[in-house]
Parts: sequence; C-alpha cells; structure tokens
Amino acid sequence: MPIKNEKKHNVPLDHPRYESLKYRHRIIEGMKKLVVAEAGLIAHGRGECFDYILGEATTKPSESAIKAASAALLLAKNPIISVNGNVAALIPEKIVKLSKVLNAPLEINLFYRKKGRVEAITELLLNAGAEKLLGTDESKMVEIDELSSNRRNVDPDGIKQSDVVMVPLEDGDRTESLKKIGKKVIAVDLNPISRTALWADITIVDNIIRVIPKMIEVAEELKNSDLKTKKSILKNFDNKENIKAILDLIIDYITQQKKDAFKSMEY
Ligand code: PTJ
Repeated sequence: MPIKNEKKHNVPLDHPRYESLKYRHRIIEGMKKLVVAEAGLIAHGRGECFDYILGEATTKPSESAIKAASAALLLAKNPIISVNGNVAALIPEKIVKLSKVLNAPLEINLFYRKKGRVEAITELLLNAGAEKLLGTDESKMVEIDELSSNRRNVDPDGIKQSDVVMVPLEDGDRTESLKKIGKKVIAVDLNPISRTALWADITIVDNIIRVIPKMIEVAEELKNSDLKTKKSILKNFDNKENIKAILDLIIDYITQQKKDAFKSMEY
C-alpha cells in the first residue's frame, strides 16, 4: 500500500526487483524528510544483502520466532515497540497496526538525534493512524545509565518501565544493556550474527517488511488463545537453536545458488 504523500519513484512495475526498489525509495525519501538518518541508507543496504542470502523469504525459523515474539508481547505487563527512522519510513501503517493489535505502545527512540527527526517521525506515524506516541517529549525523558549512546534517553512511561521491548533494526549495544536491567528483548534483524541478534531473547531474522504483516496475523490469532497456549509457545522456543537453523538455511541457500545460479542465464 502506498504511504500518504509518497513521492512517485521511476521504477517500472515490471522491473524484476520492483519490490526491493520500492522500499529502497522509501528509505531515500525518508532521508530527505529527516525521518531516516543518513546512516539508515547504509543500514538498509546491509539488510538487503542479508535478505539476498536468505532467499528474500520468510523461513520456518523466522515463523517460529514471530510466534514466540507475539506470545511474549501478549503475555507482557508493559510491552513496548521501539521505533527508529528506518522502521517508520518502511512500514508506517503496519507498525501502527501491530501496536494496536498487541496493545503495545510505540516509542520513538533514535540513535542519531538530529534536530527535527523526532518531529518528522511523529508526523509520519500520526498520518499512518497512530493515536498515541511515546518518546516525543524531550523534557520528560529519563536516562538508562547502562547505555552510552543516544538511545539511553527513554520515555519514563515507555521503555523505562517496560518488561518486554521489541527493538527492530537495532545497532550495537542496546540489547545487551536492556537485558542487564532485566528487560526481555525481541529483535528483528536480518543479520543473524549481529550483537543484537545474539543477545536478544527472541531474534526474528527476517525483513521487517515481511515480519510486521505476518506478526499482525499471528497476534490477531494468538490474542484469542488461552494463557497456557501462549506460555507453551514461549517455553518451547529456543533462540540459540533458531539462529543456528537460520545459519544452516543460509549455507544451504548459497550451496544451492552455487549449483543453480548460472542456469537462469542459459538461453
Ligand atoms: O533512526 P536511528 O537514528 O535510530 O538509526 C537507525 C539505524 C538503523 C541507522 C541505526 O540503528 C544503525 O546504524 O543500525 P545498524 O548498526 O546499521 O544496524 C541495523 C541492523 O538492521 C543491521 O544488522 C541490518 O542488517 C538490519 N536491517 C537493515 N534493514 C533491515 C534490517 N533488518 C530487518 N529488516 C530490514 N529491512
């Protein structure tokens, strides 16, 4: 679905990589409007690269992690979804919808706190249907001592008091710090061996553009299940094994490509 005021890009609909280019342009437009940090373009490129070697598809381990993440957020007392520039630019409507389905507020939390970015992201999310956003009032913010980056500034009604935090497309050390102060962390990261991916309690190794729509579906279904069902999904999920399964799939995919890639070039 096109986002409000989305500028037309020049990618023809029959371009073999139309979908990928469409999201690339959302990131570029997002950067021009201050939603996305300059470094967000590089982060997106890194994500695209990992997505390529995963076959650009949601895998079985990703489905298991999505289910476990949905169960954890539905079981949480104070769940929260942290939103950065890339997430807001790529899937504004979907992240707002997920927040409503899970009853988990959205908190804007940025690594690059350039002037005007929080306002630009706020406007984008409000246009996408958000009714309430946290992390928007600078004067209210408190610090997480264990963290040295800008991400340490959090909303006292959001990340600070949460028990389960979802951190899509995260950099460096926040997951480790959040874990040290007792939070359960859910990461969405196409890089299965990033620090974030390895430290999180639940790691969804998949593209955010596929994860969030899938998660909305799963959460809508799980919402009506009993407590026992949700708890048992969580209990049976093993993050380390899940990441190992993803790494195996990458190895398999590359091995297969080594055999098949040139076949499509034969004519
Ligand atoms: O908006 P800000 O200021 O909070 O900054 C956001 C970025 C993303 C620029 C910042 O957090 C950053 O620099 O992140 P990194 O260190 O580049 O890490 C981002 C991770 O997200 C990388 O491991 C990427 O592989 C991954 N990633 C990128 N795009 C996607 C993705 N994972 C899932 N879906 C994607 N579409």
